[in-house]
Amino acid sequence: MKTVFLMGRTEAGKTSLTQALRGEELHYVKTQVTDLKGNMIDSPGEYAESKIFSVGLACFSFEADVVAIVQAADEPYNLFGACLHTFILRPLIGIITKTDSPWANVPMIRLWMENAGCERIFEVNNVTGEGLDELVEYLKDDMPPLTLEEARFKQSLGLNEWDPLPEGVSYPSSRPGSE
Ligand SMILES: Nc1nc2c(ncn2[C@@H]2O[C@H](COP(=O)(O)OP(=O)(O)OP(=O)(O)O)[C@@H](O)[C@H]2O)c(=O)[nH]1
Ligand SMILES: [Mg+2]
Repeated sequence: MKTVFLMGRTEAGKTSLTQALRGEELHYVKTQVTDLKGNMIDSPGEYAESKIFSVGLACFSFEADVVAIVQAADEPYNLFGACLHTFILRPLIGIITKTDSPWANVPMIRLWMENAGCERIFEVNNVTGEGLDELVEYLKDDMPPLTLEEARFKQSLGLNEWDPLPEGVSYPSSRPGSE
């Protein structure tokens, strides 16, 4: 199972998402510190809202396999800049919560997430559990393990560590000069 780091403004629905994914009744708990809940690293929204603390988010991301921007469908403004994925060395995904809100504007939030560089976007309702299956399916498998040589080989092709190798390309069988 992939470890996912959740970041987003306060009230975005990060903690509720961790509860919904674990099959718990939603119960409001203000997140005060960054902590690990199962395979999810939950963070206080204030971290994402402050320029100073947001640097810490990048550090926490190294503990995760995947970084998720969590934004409610009715958020009135966007905290995340374009091309956010370029300084996070992990796959970046987007999770849109509160799709049930009467003020939901899902196309706008999707656009923000696409601009940030999210490679997958999930839409969920933490109250009813709608949309969670797709996210669970994405998170259920571990990231494939990679040796340092394999990671370097991918970098030499201009690929991220988690990108698939192009068709017809395979890893060199041994390191150059190791014979
Ligand atoms: N209608 C609806 N309400 C939701 C949904 N997800 C969360 N909420 C509500 O939104 C409020 C805030 O949710 P939290 O999960 O505590 O938000 P958070 O992102 O963890 O906030 P911080 O801990 O302050 O960073 C709670 O009252 C939740 O019940 C959703 O999908 N739909
Ligand atoms: Mg919280």
